[in-house]
Amino acid sequence: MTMLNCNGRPLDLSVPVVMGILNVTPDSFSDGGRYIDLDTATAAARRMAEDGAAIIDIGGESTRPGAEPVSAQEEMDRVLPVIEALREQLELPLSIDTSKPEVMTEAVRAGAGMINDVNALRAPGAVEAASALSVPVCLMHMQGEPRTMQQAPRYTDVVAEVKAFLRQRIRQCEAAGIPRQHILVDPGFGFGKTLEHNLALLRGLSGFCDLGAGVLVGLSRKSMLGMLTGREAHERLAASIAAAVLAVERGAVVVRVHDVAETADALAVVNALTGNQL
Ligand code: 7PJ
Repeated sequence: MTMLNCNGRPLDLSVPVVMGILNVTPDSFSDGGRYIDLDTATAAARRMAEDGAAIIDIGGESTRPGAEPVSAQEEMDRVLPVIEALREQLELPLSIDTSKPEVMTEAVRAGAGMINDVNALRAPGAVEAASALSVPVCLMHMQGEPRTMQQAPRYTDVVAEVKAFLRQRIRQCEAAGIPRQHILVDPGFGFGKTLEHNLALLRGLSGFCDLGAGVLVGLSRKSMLGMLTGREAHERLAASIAAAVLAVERGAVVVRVHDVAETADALAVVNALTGNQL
């Protein structure tokens, strides 16, 4: 699984890498409203590429707790122009953060090379669409749906349950023709989880490596870090770096972050010690 083919663009996962977050939504919780026009969005993405991102994840629907859903058309209007522009401007692979099969299809046509789905391809037609597109996919665990998921998250054994869910989704994807080497998995920090659930998942993250798929994590600026530090989203850089380093030490190969330069520096130190490249 070390080298992924993302719609013609290679993604080398022999060493843990940074995925930069590009939100193209008016309501994203930490940088909402900043990437409103095409030039601003593409400039932010170019900056992330310069800062060491290996891939950029482009999302047009907010999935933060309490967020309302948007239509496929609205999502496409937000993300497609950005993907088309960035495909020309950058050489690195682009990822589309969506749960809707029609958005997946149009985004990959526009140049996206990975599908990142917080719903793990559970929407009707999503597995089939992803399989037909022949790009790598990230399957994330979520309990409930964004609007209500933080109301009363409940598990008996969160690590075992999330792992069983991901194992089942991998099986479904393989049955639909998506090769195991094209699958990444993500425990979904903050998606229908209390602080204790999130900590248990981070503590037990290495257990996810034996699912036979690369592990991706999104911990950047999340509210669990706010609960631990008492800080607002824009003040969570140090906490986010600590979380990214701990995740990589426990086997994560992709870390999805807002602060690309700082995380890339932290991973350069981690990677030097883990011997992957020495
Ligand atoms: C995640 C995501 C995550 C993956 C978001 C935020 C909320 N995709 N999309 N994993 N989180 N794969 O960035 O805080 O954790 S949206």
